[in-house]
Amino acid sequence: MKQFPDNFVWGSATAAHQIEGGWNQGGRGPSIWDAFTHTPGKTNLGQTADVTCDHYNKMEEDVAMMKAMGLKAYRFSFSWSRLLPLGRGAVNEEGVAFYNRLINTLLANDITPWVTLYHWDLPLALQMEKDGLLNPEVADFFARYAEVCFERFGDRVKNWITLNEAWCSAVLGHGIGYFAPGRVSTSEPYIVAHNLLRSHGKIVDVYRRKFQAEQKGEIGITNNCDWREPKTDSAADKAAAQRSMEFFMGWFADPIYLGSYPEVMHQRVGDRMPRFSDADLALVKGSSDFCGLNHYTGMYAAEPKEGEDITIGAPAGNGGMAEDQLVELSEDPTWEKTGMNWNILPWGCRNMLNWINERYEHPPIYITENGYAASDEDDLSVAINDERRIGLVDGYLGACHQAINEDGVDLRGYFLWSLMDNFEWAMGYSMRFGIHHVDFETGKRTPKKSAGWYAGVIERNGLL
Ligand code: PNW
Repeated sequence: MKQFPDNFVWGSATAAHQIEGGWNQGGRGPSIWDAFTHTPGKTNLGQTADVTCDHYNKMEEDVAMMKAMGLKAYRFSFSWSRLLPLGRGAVNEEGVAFYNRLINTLLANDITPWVTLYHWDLPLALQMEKDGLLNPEVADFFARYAEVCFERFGDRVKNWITLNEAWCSAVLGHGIGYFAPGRVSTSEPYIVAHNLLRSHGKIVDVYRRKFQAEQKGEIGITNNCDWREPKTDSAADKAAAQRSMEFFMGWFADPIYLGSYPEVMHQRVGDRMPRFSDADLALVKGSSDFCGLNHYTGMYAAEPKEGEDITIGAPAGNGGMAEDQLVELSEDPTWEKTGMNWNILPWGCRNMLNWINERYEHPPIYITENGYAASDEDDLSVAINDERRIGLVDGYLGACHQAINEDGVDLRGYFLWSLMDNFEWAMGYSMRFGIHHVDFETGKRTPKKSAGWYAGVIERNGLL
């Protein structure tokens, strides 16, 4: 058996907009994702998350489902506009009451809450009145919202994640317009990324100055990154892969761990690349107690040949930033893929963990998302035999085990995405990531084979 370290955190993850529904219930204000999904043409078949899993009304049942599989930790996000309907100003006590019930129910069942403060659902009022993430002032709105959360929930929540995947807000939300707020630009991604990093810094500063000593929790950021494997051994291809990693993970993690953006980004992005003021940098540098990683897939990276089209791959791949990076991405046709067409590469996960371990000098890491999407699991009888999902998770956890035991990576936990099928953003209900099947007509949840398999891993604290 491949044994994991004592106290390894075994979890599963979701996000508010993807599971809650109740979009206009209990005093919740609208978010940019409500506006986006209600705009014709933005999502698969015009699907919205108005109801989705209806977790807002089925919370107790969902916690019972976690308990039944022996889950130790549950990562979920707060809907900012459920707590502060206009993004700032008055607190919605009904929203507070909902998350209090959720947190208390989890704790009563010995499940540790891991809360993400921001998983992309910016209050719509902040977009309309304040230009959303483009406005430097958004960092102050983030800090105030976070303070409310620490005040109200920090006595019981000890694991905080500030932002989920700022890369997606920047590149998919403001570069190619694939995600809310649907903007298309070659400069806004860099502004948004900068404001999100500043926001993260301010949130952590509030926690450390006002709450951490008493509440004794940890706070960090979760970034997403795919692995980039040099296509050949040539120095040029190795440099291209490294450049691609710096544009992906380095963009968000270098400022936090090393105190500046990767130099190659300043060189290549030029005037569009912001620089930190000393005051901002003081808040950003050293602002993460752990490194949260969402990791699913990878590609080959190479130095582009003259005249070659390098725009392949958006929204995955470079996400439309191919010219800035000047990296050619490609895939091996023999690689197995998920329903999202994401390559299944366990060895890429191991390399990814080692890249972080080396560049940032051995930080504690949590994989806050990893999982398998299927496009053919609508039918329950198919869904419950999800051997391919088990195969992916088994493979990636095996790679994690090697990273811990053979490479000395300080990996402390793993959160399987996702607890249940849910609203997969622009792809709507066409992709199922759950280890529980959800019938979106009736709301019924059913464990897939993977839920039972993962329960065994958790119980043994290891892989067979
Ligand atoms: C992550 N892409 O998102 C998110 O954190 C989850 O909310 C999401 O459900 C999960 O991964 C699975 O997709 C991403 O197209 C979604 O490049 C799409 C992309 C990247 C990340």
